[in-house]
Amino acid sequence: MSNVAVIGAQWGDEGKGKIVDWLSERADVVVRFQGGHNAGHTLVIGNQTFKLSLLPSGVVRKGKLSVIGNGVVVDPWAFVAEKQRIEEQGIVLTPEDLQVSEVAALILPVHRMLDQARESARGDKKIGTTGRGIGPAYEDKVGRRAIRVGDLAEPETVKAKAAYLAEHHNAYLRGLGQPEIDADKLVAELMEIAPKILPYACRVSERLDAARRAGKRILFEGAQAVMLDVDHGTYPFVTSSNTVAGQAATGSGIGPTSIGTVLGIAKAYTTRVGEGPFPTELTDEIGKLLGERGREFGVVTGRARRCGWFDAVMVRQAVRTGGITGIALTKLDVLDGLTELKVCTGYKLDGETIDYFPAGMGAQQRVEPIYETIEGWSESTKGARSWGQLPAPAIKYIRRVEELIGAPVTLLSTSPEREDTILME
Ligand code: 2SA
Ligand code: MG
Repeated sequence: MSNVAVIGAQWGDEGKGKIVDWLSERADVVVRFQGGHNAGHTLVIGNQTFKLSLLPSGVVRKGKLSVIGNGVVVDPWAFVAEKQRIEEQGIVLTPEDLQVSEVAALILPVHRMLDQARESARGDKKIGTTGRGIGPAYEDKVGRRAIRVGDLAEPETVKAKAAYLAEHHNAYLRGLGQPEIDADKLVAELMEIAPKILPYACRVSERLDAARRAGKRILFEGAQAVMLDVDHGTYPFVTSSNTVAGQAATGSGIGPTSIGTVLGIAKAYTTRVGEGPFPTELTDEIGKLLGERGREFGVVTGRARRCGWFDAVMVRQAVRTGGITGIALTKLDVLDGLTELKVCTGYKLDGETIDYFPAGMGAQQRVEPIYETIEGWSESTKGARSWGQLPAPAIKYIRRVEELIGAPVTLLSTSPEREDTILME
């Protein structure tokens, strides 16, 4: 296996956790390169279920190095709490197993507050964020105000940056009727948490380069998905980081030539959590059925996910901008028993037919899906472990999806169990 980057090819929750875990068995290093504790990766290992938000999926396997890269925004309290949670599940993590980039920007309590206050101020125009402070933390990063992990070793730096943050944010917070930043309190809180995260801080770029030179296999674990990418997604209904595979390089401090192949994860249908355009959304009984069968609820926030038919236009765009070389198709079994399936092959926009997702916010809302109807199957595909166990119409469905998105389906996942995965030739 060369190095692999795994990214979501829709709006998230495609089942990356399981695939990453499946691949991590064959990897030496697992790296997160964007996002923060807004991600929700569920891993089912034997009779244990792990729910990870910030930590790389490698943490649940002994002998793997898990790395949080510079592209991630790190809430130090969430870091400590999540580590503790999985320690209670029997996994003790030392700085040998887990490392955090010293140049990663921190998520502070004020970021969470700003995130939530802004969302409520937006009313029905809200983004539907996870409320974890992700956006405001990235804003402070590109605004060159962020406190970074490595700064925690320098109390004077933390003090100066906290004062600057207070100066920058307090007028706005006052306007929102929110409590202002108390710089001294922030410094005290950070100094208290510092000894719990600093032992894990390191020069990630150097570590990854050494691993690469030693022939170790690196797995880059994406969070969220291409359609939530701040540039290539359904802006402004996106997350605040780049989620495409190119970010695996920038967000971990390694060159793009080290990435290798890019596996995109896509569900056999589509879901979306949060607001924003969703052309193939089904608000009828079928949509309800997909949600119930697929157990479509957010891992982090518990929100019900919106469900709809597979949108090949969207995934084709994700294949292109994401650099995807193969797709892992998940949750095919949720479609079992439906007599007819639909796949979106294009859109109607103001009377014209288009084969791309438009850029304009208004146009994105107005597009109507053009569907192709495909025969369903009555047999169960749940737990199938070989191509031969799939009913013929299911194989036809997969082949048609491949044609429409311009990438091969290289993996098929047929249940949350890691063994229920078919490698396609
Ligand atoms: P944010 O919090 O600023 O990143 O939110 C901006 C948009 O990005 C979406 N987003 C997600 N979509 C799907 N899954 C995500 N992670 C959790 C999960 C979500 C949960 O895996 O289940 O538990 O609700 C995730 N994280 C961010 C978000 O819905 C906004 O549309
Ligand atoms: Mg998720």
